[in-house]
Amino acid sequence: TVDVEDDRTGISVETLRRALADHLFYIQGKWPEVASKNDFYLALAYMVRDRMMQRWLNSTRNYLRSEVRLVTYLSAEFLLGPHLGRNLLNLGIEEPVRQALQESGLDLNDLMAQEEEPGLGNGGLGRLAACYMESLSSLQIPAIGYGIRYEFGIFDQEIRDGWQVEITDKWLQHGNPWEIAHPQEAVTVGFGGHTEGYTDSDGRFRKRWIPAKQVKGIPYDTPIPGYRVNTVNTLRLWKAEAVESFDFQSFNVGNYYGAVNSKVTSENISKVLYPNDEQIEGKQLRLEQQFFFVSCALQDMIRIHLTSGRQLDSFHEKFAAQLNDTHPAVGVAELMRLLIDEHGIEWETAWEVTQNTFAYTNHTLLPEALERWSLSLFGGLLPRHLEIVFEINHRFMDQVRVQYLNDSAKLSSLSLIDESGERYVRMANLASLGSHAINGVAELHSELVKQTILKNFHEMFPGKIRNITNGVTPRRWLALANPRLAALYTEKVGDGWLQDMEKLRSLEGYADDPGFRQHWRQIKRDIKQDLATYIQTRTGITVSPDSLFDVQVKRIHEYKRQHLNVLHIITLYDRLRQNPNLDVAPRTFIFGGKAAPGYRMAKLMIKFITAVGDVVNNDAAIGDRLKVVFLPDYNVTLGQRVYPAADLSEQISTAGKEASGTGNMKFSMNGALTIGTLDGANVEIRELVGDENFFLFGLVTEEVMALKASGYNPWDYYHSNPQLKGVIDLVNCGYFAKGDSELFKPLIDNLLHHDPYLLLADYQSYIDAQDRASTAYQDQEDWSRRSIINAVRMGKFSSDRSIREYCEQIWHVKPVQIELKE
Ligand code: 26M
Repeated sequence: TVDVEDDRTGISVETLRRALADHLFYIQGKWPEVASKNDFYLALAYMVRDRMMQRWLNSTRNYLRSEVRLVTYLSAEFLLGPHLGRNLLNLGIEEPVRQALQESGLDLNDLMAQEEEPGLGNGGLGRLAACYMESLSSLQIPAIGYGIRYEFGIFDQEIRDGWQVEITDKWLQHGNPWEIAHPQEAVTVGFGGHTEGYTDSDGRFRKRWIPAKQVKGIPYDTPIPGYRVNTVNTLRLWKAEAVESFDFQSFNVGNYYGAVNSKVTSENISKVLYPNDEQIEGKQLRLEQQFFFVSCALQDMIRIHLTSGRQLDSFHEKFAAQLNDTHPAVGVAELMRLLIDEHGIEWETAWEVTQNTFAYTNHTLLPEALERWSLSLFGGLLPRHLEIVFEINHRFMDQVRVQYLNDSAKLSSLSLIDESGERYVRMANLASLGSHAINGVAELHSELVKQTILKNFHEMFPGKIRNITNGVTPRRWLALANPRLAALYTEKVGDGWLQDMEKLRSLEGYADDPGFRQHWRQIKRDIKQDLATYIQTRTGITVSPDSLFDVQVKRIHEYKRQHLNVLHIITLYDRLRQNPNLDVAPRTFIFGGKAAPGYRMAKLMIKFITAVGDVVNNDAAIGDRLKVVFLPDYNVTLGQRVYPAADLSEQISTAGKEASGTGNMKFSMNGALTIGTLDGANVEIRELVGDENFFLFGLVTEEVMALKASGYNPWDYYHSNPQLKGVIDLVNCGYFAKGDSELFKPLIDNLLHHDPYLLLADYQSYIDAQDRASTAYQDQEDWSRRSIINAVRMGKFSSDRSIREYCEQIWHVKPVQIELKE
C-alpha cells in the first residue's frame, strides 16, 4: 500500500508545498507569478487553519456532551496579537512549514509580518484575556471566550512632530483567514422600549420586556489551539447587524432611507473599541456594546445547555462565567431576565443559578475607572434590567438591614444604586453581589480591594474576595518572542519548560557559570542589535547595542509615571552638561505606548518624551552616552521585539495604583532587571528574585496614603532638592521646547501644584535607584548573573499557574482530553 497524506491535514514538506499552491490557486485565485505577499500569507494561513480543523470540531462537539463543564470568559477586549506564529508553534509544524515555503521560494518570517494583528483591546486587561485563552487551551480546559468583533480595534499610532496622531485600525481590510462566521447561530438582542405585566396560562403574574429596537448578533469564531495538545477552544466574537424584518418595516411605509439609516445605527454597536482610560460616563453606545455581547453570550450558553439535554436550573453546573472587570456585569441582570421572563424560572432559583454562574475579576482601584450608569441612561436602554436591578437591590438591602441593624452608612455603600446625587447603577456592586467569587489580580491589589472599594462586601461576605495573581503565556512571551533564549532553555532542560515553566529553576546554578553567562550576554546582545536596527529604520535614531537598554512600554498614563522616567533622563543630561567627563554607563531610553485620544495630559507626556529626546539625542556635548527613543505604535507585535531586548524594566507606578502589571513579568522572564516601586505584581517579582536583584525605590502604599492624608505639598520637595529644582526649572524655561515656556506648563504646573501621583515625593529615591542600576550595569559579569536569576525564577508568572488557580478555586473545572481521530 502507498500512504498518501491528505492535502488538508498532512504535514510532510511535500504535502505542505502542494497545499500552499492549492490554496493560492483555489482560494486566492492567483498564479504564483502575480500573487502578492498578502496572497501568499492568506494561502499559508488557510493551510494552517486546515490543520486545526479536526481538533477544533472535535473539541466543540465534545463540549456539547452533558457531563462537560465549560469556562466562559466574558470580556469586552481580547488583545490577541498575531495568530500565525502561535498556531504554528502550538501545532508543532513550524519547521516543515518553513521548509515548504523555502522550497516555494518564500520566507516564513516575511509572510508572518503580513498579518495585521487583531488589536481588540487597550492594554493589560485585554492582553490578559488573550493569555488566558491560550493557557485554557494548553491546559485542555473546555472554554469559550465571548466578546465583540470590533470592526476597528485600538487605533494605530503615528508620531508627527513629536505628537501622537491616531489612525483608524482597518485590521479586516485584507480579509481575516482565522475567523469563521456562523450566521445560522445568530441571536437577537433588544434595546429600549418598555415593560408590561401580564398573567400567563398558569395564572401567574409575569413581567415582559417590549424592546423598541432589535439587533442581530452574528458569531464569528476563531480557533485557539493549545500547545501540543488536541484541545482547540473557540473565541466567539459578535458582530452587530440590522434585523432586516424589523428595520425594514419602514420600507413598507415608503421610508427606504430611514430604514437604511436605522440599519447603519444597529451596525454601529460593534464598530469601534472604546479607549479605556477615558471618561465613559454617559456614553450610551458603550453600554449598548456591553449589553449586546453579554446578551449574545448568555443566549448562546443557554442554547448549548439545552442542546446538551439539561434543565436550566442546572445552568451553573454546565458553565462557569468569568466577568473580566465590570464591562460584562450587566450580564447579572440579563441572566436573571432570561431565566425568569423567557424561561419561567422562579426568582429564588434564578438568583442561585446566577450567583453560582458568575465570578468577577477586578482590574483597577482608580476611582475614575469605576463604571456607573445614570438611571435615566440605564433605564432608557434596559428598562426591564433596571427593574431587576432594583429588585435584587431591594432584597439585598433587607438583608443588610437585618445584619447591620439599619446602619445607614453600610446601606448606602453596599447599595447597587449610588444615591449621593444623581442616581447611578454601580456596576462593581452589581458584579460583586451577582457572583460567588471576586478576585484581584496581584496579592497587594487583592488586599487593597478588601480594604478599600469592596471593604463592606468583604466584611459581609468574608472569604468571597481572593487573589489570583496574573500571569502571561510563555509560549508567546518566550518561545515566539525570544527564539534564541528558548533554544538555549530547550538545549539545557529539554522542551518540557514550555508546559511547566518552573522547570527553568533548575538553571539557577548557571548564574555562577562564566561560560553560560558569556553565552547569555551574547544572546542578549544579538537581540539588542536587532532592535537597534529596527529603531534605526523606524525612527532614524542610531543606538548602540552595548548601551544599557532602559525600557518603559505600556499605556501612557499619569499613574504609570512615564514623566518620572523623563525627569531622570533630564537629571542625567543636566549632570553631563555640568560635568562633561562624567563616567556614566551609556543608556538608551526606550518608550512605547498609546495615549487615550481624549486624555490631554497623556498626549502631552508623549510630546515631553519626544521633545527631551530631540534635545538629548542631538547635543554634541552628550555624544552617544544618552539616547531617547519613542517607538511609535506599540502593540503586541512590537512588544515581542522589545521585551527580549531590555536590560532594565521600568515599573514605576505610584504604589497602590497599578493593579498588577503584566509587562513587568514579560521583561523579567526575558532577563531584564526591574527598577520599580512596591506596586502590583512587582512585589511578588521582587520576593522571587530577591532584594539584591531588584532596584527598589519609592513610597509604599501606606506612606502614599498617609502623605496624602497629611496634606502633601510638592513645593517642599522642589525647594529642598536643588537637583530636582534644576530639572524642573530647565523644563519650565522652555529648554526642551525651543524656548516656548508655555508648552509643558500644564504638565509642570500640575506637578508643582497637585502632583496626584507623587512624582516629586519619589524623585530622589528613584534617582538613587537609577544610580545603583548604572553602577551595577558596569559590572557585566554580575549583571548577567542577576539577569539569569530573574529569568529562571519567573515560573510563577506563567498564565498556566494563574489558570490552574482559577480552575481549582473559582471555576471547579477539570481538563478534558480531546481525541484527534474520527
Ligand atoms: C478609566 C477612566 C479614567 C481613567 C482611567 C480609567 C481606567 C484605568 C484603568 C480604566 C480601566 C483601567 O484598567 C483596565 C486595565 O487594563 N487594567 C489593567 O489590568 C491588567 C490585567 O489585570 C493589570 O495588570 C493592570 O495593572 C491594570 O491596569
